[in-house]
Amino acid sequence: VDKQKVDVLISSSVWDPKPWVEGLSKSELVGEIHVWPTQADLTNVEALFVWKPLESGVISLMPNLKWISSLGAGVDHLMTDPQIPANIPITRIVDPFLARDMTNYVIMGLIMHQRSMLSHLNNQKSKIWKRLTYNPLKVGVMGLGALGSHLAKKLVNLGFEVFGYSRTLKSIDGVSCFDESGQKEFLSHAEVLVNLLPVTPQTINILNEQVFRSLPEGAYLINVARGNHLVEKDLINALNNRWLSGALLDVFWEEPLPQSNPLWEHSKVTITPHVASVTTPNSAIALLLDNLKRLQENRELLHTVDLSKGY
Ligand code: NDP
Ligand code: OXD
Repeated sequence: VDKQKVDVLISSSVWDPKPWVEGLSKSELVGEIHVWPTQADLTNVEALFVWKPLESGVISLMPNLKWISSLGAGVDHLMTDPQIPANIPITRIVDPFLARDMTNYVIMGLIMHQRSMLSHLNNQKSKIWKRLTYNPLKVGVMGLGALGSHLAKKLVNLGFEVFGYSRTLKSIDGVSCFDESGQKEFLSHAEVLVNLLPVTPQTINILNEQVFRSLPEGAYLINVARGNHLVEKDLINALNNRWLSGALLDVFWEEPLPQSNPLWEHSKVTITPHVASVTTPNSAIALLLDNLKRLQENRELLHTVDLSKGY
């Protein structure tokens, strides 16, 4: 056995594991690649790559496990899993393609809203020629991390007035930044509120009635972070009371979104199936291999999660 090589387990219940296996197998750093579920002996596995959820009991099959990486940006699926020991470092994907695609998705939703694109599409069906006006918009970005800060900068370049909100106060050219002490003021500007926070005990259910009431009347919500940031019934109430004018939702408490969920049929809600930004395997694999080398050389891993913060 080549001692330099690291055995890997991929557990990807939502995405096809094939491109990950193919990409990783080209590296001489990687030994055996197992894909869950498997009957194989996992004793030598040192690295676990996982895109949610991880089956219960899997961790105990890998006594030599040294590192876990999420295959996405989010790690909420790992933070809440009781089988994961606190002493194993957890990393996540921070990747330029992921940021680019997220930014493009949000810009699409923002401009579709600003330019009343859904109304134009409906009007076209009835051959109605109706010129709809539009206004400049103030956009509030919640979460100014790898994705939120990338988005905020692009929005400034596009000429939007941009407001940002994060746990620790940021300084980004052209963006009015706030931390928790300025939450009310941040919200009072956000004619479009974009959520790019991680889910933690502090941010779960953060998109609730109180927050909606703090937004300017007629505000629009874009939730691209996690479904459990959103109190769905509060959103439906706010839409029905016309406090909010609409919402673009990519993520949900339960995915796939159950047929019985009223959001499907709400006329002011646009739904996409968790596709705002999808990890590009080849680009992410380069990051995984960089970290694998660091693991072998006992160097610090990139993009580790701070367990005390939960993201
Ligand atoms: P980061 O960890 O880089 O950024 C998180 C940001 O949120 C930071 O600015 C952080 O503040 C801020 N934050 C955390 N907790 C709080 C809090 N309690 N109050 C205020 N601000 C807070 O994450 P990413 O930008 O990489 O990703 C964000 C999320 O996007 C992911 O967790 C994931 O859930 C979601 N996502 C969704 C995808 C989709 O396709 N729908 C694709 C990819 C990601 P500070 O800067 O002070 O640390
Ligand atoms: C992610 C996601 O967190 O795709 O990367 O949701």
